[in-house]
Amino acid sequence: MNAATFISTDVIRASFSAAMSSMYRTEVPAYGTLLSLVAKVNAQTLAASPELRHRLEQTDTLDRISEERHGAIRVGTPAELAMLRRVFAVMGMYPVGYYDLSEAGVPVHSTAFRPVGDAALKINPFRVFTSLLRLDLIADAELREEARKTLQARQIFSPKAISLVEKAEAQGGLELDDAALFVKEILATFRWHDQASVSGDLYRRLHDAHRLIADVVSFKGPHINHLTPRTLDIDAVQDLMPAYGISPKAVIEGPPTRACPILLRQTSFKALEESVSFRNAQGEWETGSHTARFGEIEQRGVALTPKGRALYDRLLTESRKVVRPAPDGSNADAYIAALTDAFKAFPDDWDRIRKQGLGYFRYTPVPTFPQSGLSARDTCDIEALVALGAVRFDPIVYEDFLPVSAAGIFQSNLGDDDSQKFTASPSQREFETDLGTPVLDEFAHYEGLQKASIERCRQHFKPVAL
Ligand code: OOG
Ligand code: NI
Repeated sequence: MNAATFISTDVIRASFSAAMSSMYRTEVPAYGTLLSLVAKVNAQTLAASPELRHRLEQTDTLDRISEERHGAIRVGTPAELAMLRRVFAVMGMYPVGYYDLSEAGVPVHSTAFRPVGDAALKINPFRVFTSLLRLDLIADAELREEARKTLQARQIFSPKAISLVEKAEAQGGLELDDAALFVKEILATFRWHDQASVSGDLYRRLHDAHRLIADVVSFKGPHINHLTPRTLDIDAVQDLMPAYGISPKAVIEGPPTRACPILLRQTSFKALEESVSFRNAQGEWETGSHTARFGEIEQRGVALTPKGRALYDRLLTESRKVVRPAPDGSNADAYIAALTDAFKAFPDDWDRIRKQGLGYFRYTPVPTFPQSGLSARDTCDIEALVALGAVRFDPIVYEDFLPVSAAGIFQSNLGDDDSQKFTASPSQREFETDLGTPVLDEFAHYEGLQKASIERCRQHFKPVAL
C-alpha cells in the first residue's frame, strides 16, 4: 500500500462536512433558510468594511466564510463514544477539552472532536461537539436499567463503516474510493430516524426524566442535532431571523458585542417539533412528536489565557446575578444591559488584552524590518521587538466551546419549561476512560501556539554568527 495515494484527512473532513450540510438542509429546511441569511449578512458585512475584508483575506479563505464550523451529536454508551473517537481520527479530528454539563442541569458530559494544527484548521475547521449521556444521573433505577438495555441493543455504525475505520487504522489512511464510501457510511450514522426504537410509553417516561434522555435513548442513531455556520455579524443575524420566518432563542450566549471579540458568541433558532412514530403494545405504529433539531450560528474571538478566562467567568457570573436570561425572552434587554455593564471591566483593545496576559496572540516578524535596527539584546526580547515594530501580533482565534453557553444552547432547545436539576459531578477521568484517550488541554494548546510563534520571531532576527 502506497501512502502517497491516501486521501488527506483534511480532505475527508471537508467532504464529510459538506455532506452533512447537504443532508441537514434536506432534513431541516429551516436550516437552509438560516444558511442563506448568514451568507447574505456576511456579504453585506464584508462590503461595508473593506478593512475586515482585507484582514480576512490574509487569514481566512473568504469564499468559504459562511460554511459550517461545527455540529453536535449525543451518544448513549462508552462503546459508541470510543468508536466515534476512531471514526473522527480518520478525518483528522481529535478530542479537545472536557465539558461538564451536569452543573447546568443537562445529564451529559462532552468533548469537541476537532482539527488541531493551524494548517488543518485553515483547510477545514469543522468540529463536532460530542456528548455522552450520563445514565448514572437518572434517579429512577428501573428506568435507568431500561435505558441502558435499549442503548446496549443498538448498533449505530454500519458494518461497512466499522470495516473502513479498521482499514484506515491498519493502512494508515484511505484511498479515494474507500474515502468516499467512508463519508457515505458515516453520514448515515447521523441521519434522522422518524420511527422511534422505543414504545410511546417508554419515550414518555424517558422524556419525563429529562428530554435529552429521551432524545438519546429513543432512536436508532445519534442524529446530528444542529450545524453551525460562522457569521461575521451575529447581532444582525439574530435580529433578522424572525423576518425570515425562524424563531431565535432569547439571547445570544457568551460575551456582549465588543470592539475586540473574545471567545465565542453563539445563538440558535429554536428546535422544531417533528412528527415521529412509536410502536404501541399491540405492535402498531402511533404518531407522536419529538423536538430536538435546530440551527445555530457562531462568531469567534481571541482565545483567553486562564487569567482571561477567570475574568470572563467572573463577569458572566456577576451579570447573571443581576439578571438571569428568561427562556421566553421577556427580560432580554435587561440581560444584555447587565452583561454589557459587567463586561466594561474587560479591556477592549488588543494591546491591553495582550499586555495584561488575558489573551493568546500569534507573533510574526515584519519581513521588511531591517536586522541592523536591532541590538542583540532586542532580538531575544519579544516586548522590545513589538515596541520597535519588528514584530506584529494577531489574536489567536478560540476554536473551542464554553460550558455555560453550551448549556444555554441545550436548554433553549429542550423547551422553556425544562428546569430539572442534577448534582454537578464533573468526571473527566471517567469520560477519558470511556473515550479511550485523554482529551487535549485547550489552554496548553493555545500556550504552545503562542510560544512557537515567539520562538520563530527570535530565530528570524537572531544575529548571524560571523
Ligand atoms: C450541544 C450543545 C453545545 C455549542 O455550540 O455550545 C453546542 C447539543 O445540544 O448537543 O453545540
Ligand atoms: Ni453548537
